[in-house]
Amino acid sequence: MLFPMPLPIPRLSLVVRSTRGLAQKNGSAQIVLAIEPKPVKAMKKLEFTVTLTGINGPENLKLKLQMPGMFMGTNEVTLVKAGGEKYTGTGVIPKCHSGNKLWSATVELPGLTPSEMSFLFNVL
Ligand SMILES: [Cu+2]
Repeated sequence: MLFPMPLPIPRLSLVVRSTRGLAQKNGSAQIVLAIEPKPVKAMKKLEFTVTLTGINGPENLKLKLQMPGMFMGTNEVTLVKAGGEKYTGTGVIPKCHSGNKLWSATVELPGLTPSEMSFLFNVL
């Protein structure tokens, strides 16, 4: 009998909602994710902005868009340093036919522990 492989549950720490976006701490680094425009809609061009403070960040960051517990294809956005502590990139989230709205955006943080941080958000 075959059992489906469970998908990894995104690693989540305390997520704080602020006017700037969703914020998390990773050691001395603070990571804030903002997605525009709001509300976040499927099949629309979205701008992702990560603000990384407290560390000297790399030139690019990788952002993985996934649904918790459901494989929706590989969807990665490269966020390019836009000056200062901000990284920006655009992407599209596909429509989920299950009716589920919850998505995660996982920012890869090479060299940090943990080496990635996930943010959960709803998509209309
Ligand atoms: Cu889905």
